[in-house]
Amino acid sequence: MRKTVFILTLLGLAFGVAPQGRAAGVPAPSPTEGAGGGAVHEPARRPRRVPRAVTVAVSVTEDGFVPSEIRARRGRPLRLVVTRRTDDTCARSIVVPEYHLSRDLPLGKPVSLTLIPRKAGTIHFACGMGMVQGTIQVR
Ligand SMILES: [Cu+2]
Repeated sequence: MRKTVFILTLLGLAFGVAPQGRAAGVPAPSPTEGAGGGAVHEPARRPRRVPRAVTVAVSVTEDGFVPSEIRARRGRPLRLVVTRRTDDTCARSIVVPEYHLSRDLPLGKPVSLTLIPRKAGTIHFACGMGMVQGTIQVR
C-alpha cells in the first residue's frame, strides 16, 4: 500500500511537474495581462520586506525640536511622534520638504508621521516657516 503511494508520487513528479518546469522559461499567458497592466507589474515594484518602523518621540519646547537631531537607517521606516509642549513657540507645525510631509501640531497632542529614508545623508525638517529646525541623520 505504502509502495503504491510512493510510485504514484513518482509518477506525479515525472508527468505532473516536468511539463510545468519546461514551460517556466516561456512567458505563460496570463488572464490579467492586458486587462489591468498596472496590477500585473505591481508586485515587482513592491519591496520584498519592509522592516519594522523605529519610533522616535520628539517634543517641541522653548528650545525647539527636542531632540533636534535624529538618527535613522536607510530603508527602515522612521516614525516620529511629535508633541508640542509649549505655546511659547512658532513651531506649530512640522514639515519635511524632501518627503512632502506636513503636520499641524496641536498643543499637547502627539502627532505621528512616518517616512522611509531613501538614502544616506541628512533630511531636514522644520516648522512651517522654516525657523525652528532639525535633522534626521540617515546612514
Ligand atoms: Cu516657525
